[in-house]
Amino acid sequence: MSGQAPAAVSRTADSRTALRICPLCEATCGLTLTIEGTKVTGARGDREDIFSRGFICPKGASFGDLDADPDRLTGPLVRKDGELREASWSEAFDLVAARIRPLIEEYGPNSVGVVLGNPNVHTMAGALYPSVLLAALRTRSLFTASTVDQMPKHVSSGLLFGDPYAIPVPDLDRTDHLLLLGANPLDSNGSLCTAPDFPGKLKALRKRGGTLVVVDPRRTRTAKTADRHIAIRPGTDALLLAALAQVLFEEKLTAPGVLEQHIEGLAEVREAVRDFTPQAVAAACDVPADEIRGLARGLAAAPTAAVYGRVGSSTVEFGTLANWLVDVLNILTGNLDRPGGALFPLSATARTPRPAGPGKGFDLGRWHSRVSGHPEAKGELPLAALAEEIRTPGEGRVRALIAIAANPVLAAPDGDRLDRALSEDLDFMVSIDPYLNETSRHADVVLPPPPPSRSAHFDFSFNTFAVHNQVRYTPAAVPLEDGRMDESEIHARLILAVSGMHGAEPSAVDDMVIDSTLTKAGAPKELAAELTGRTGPERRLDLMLRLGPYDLTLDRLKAAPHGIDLGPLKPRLGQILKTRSGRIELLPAPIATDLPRLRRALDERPASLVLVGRRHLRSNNSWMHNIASLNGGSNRCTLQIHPDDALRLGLADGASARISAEGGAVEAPVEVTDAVRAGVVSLPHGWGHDRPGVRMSVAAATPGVNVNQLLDGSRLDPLSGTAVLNGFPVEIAPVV
Ligand SMILES: Nc1nc2c(c(=O)[nH]1)N[C@H]1C(S)=C(S)[C@@H](COP(=O)(O)OP(=O)(O)OC[C@H]3O[C@@H](n4cnc5c(=O)[nH]c(N)nc54)[C@H](O)[C@@H]3O)O[C@H]1N2
Ligand SMILES: Nc1nc2c(c(=O)[nH]1)N[C@H]1C(S)=C(S)[C@@H](COP(=O)(O)OP(=O)(O)OC[C@H]3O[C@@H](n4cnc5c(=O)[nH]c(N)nc54)[C@H](O)[C@@H]3O)O[C@H]1N2
Ligand code: SF4
Ligand SMILES: [Mo]
Repeated sequence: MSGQAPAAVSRTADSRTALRICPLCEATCGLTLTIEGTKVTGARGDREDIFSRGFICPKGASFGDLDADPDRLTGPLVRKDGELREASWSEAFDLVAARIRPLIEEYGPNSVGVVLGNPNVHTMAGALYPSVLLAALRTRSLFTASTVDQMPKHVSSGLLFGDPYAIPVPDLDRTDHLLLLGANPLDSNGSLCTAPDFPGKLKALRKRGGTLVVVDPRRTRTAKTADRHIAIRPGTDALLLAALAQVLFEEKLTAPGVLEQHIEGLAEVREAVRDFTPQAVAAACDVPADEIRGLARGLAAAPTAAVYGRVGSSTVEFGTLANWLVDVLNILTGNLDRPGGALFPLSATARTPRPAGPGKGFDLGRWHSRVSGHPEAKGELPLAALAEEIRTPGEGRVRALIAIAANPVLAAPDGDRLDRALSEDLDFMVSIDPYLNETSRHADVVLPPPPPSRSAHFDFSFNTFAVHNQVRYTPAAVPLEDGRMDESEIHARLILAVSGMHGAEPSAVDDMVIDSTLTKAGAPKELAAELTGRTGPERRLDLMLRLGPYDLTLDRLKAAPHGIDLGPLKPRLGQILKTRSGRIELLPAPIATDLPRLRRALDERPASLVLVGRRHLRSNNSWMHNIASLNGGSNRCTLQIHPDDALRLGLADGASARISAEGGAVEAPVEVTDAVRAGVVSLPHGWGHDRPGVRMSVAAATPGVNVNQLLDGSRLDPLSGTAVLNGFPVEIAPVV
């Protein structure tokens, strides 16, 4: 790892250590940073961290390199005469205030679009301010990374439990049997299942005699550690899962136990999966019927078990159905809400649970996108539809865009079209982003947050998906330099600028939120004066802890720098259910309406070649290819192809292949490997760093290609609006 002095030997007079929760993936490991002067010179796992206990991966170990990347922007940029130039913070916010308000006044709130990217769940600012921004703008033009990721899970949870955020997580530390689909936690370190040292937890599962089954068209590092690997045909998880449910019913293996009193629709689900017998789905999934039966029996026989599916079973044609079936199986086997099964975490900043009873329920499609009529889900429109919402003329067109921690030009389908939309059709664009990249290069104003060592950290989001209840807070490890602005202040000033309060103190935003939170909670207003935090975000955190379920305060949290253990996950279904019936609605109407589409898939002839993605341990989506210590080696943008397919298509290892699909064509070097099954090729996402105006010098040297250019944005999971990024047909030919 170049440029990285090991912490143990970097002892100069000016050397010290500081704790920092790693913001680079969902595992949230505690790091011990070595700091010389203001520079982070090393990072190791914090052995005393109550959750991660010293675990670290190469990304965390490169924290110093990432923090000090010379390509990070150090001050705001403002477009003048067509060029992005350095400017002062006040010039930047003046321009935002001058441009956004008039657009809203003339064209209405929906003319301002907001795009929220993945790192928003990894920063305090991203957790605390976007909802305030959206309320200030009152726009329905909201697009986030969820619709290229986990929206199918939100929708299925919304429909089953009445709350799109009620996402059960597998009880990794105690389960006897884990059926894992479309996830590769040995490289991703886990998702919607926050578990530092996921690899160690899988090893421990097997060591205590448990079983790990991995369903993935690729023999991933995770699949290699499994008892059983099923190399399914991409896109067919919902069929496989439906067949598992069918076997459970047919062989009388369903045992919902205490859940039964909380369920309605059990008989209807039995009827709904009746046609999906193992024999009926075997050909489509390319999994033998006997093996499917064996899987169902194994799941039913295990003392405790959890079914868990992620990206590879979400960003697919039947994403919501697959995510629904994951929890249907957890319910049918009695594993939902019981130790060793799949449980609902209770985070320290969760609202104190309300008593059980009917709730407001969850509705889909309360409004629709303007151009293609896509239904909203959880208040969001599909990211895949952003380009057309900007480009297609007419009332309600998106004319201005606020992009926060997002790089949709690479993350979403048909980046070229979005790229043109951002450059030709927008009146105004703001990015909050540390880099000038494929997306932010189009902005009129770029507002760069400081490097992560300068920010405090608290995991508002990931603690709600953690496999063990715990809470940790790390203040900024290095003070903010003069001229830099904390990301929370950037957000607060942006909110003021777009809401006609430009120039007011940023603390006004926090005060407003604190006031309305107290009102909603029915708590005494005097509590505001007792909050101890030094910054707005700290005071808001203090308030949330005080109103939360554990009788905590910020001071108590600060007194425990390695975190506070809040105990293993506990059953709490009664507190979760917010459906109108107050029960688990096992066969919700939108699911029932989508099932005939799945039935039709039984008779369709599969495409001869389909593409899936992959992740590399030393990268993260589009923005870490600029870190030299993480780039290169096996972290490359190659097309993986099975030897049989390579032979048939005349492709040699290292040769160049042309991959084409409905949205376009790209060329990539071929990597022949039997780690992908025949009929499937794999190309990673987040590459394609060769556009002019991008200031990422390391990434530009090995740009790779943008896999999402193969898509035109029309392939979506209809219920959730999530783009189909896995399992779409491609054609491949040698480049001659
Ligand atoms: N084909 C294909 N496409 C995919 C996927 C796939 O598996 N296959 N995966 C999808 C998934 S799961 C996701 S989540 C999306 C991600 O989609 P995006 O979130 O749009 O993409 P990222 O590459 O994560 O971009 C993050 C942006 O945040 C910036 N950033 C980094 N740190 C900070 C910070 O501290 N503050 C701020 N304000 N900005 C910061 C980066 O510079 C970058 O511009 O991509 C999706 N796209
Ligand atoms: N190192 C690293 N870590 C990351 C990220 C990263 O880019 N790099 N990104 C972060 C983000 S934003 C997220 S959302 C998480 C995602 O974390 P994971 O959900 O673990 O995602 P992937 O590693 O993409 O694993 C998806 C797997 O699904 C398989 N797959 C593809 N199609 C199908 C299918 O139809 N059926 C089945 N059963 N499998 C299929 C793929 O081969 C792949 O192995 O990772 C996070 N962590
Ligand atoms: S596993 Fe994730 S959280 Fe832990 S060190 Fe690596 S990138 Fe950071
Ligand atoms: Mo993601």
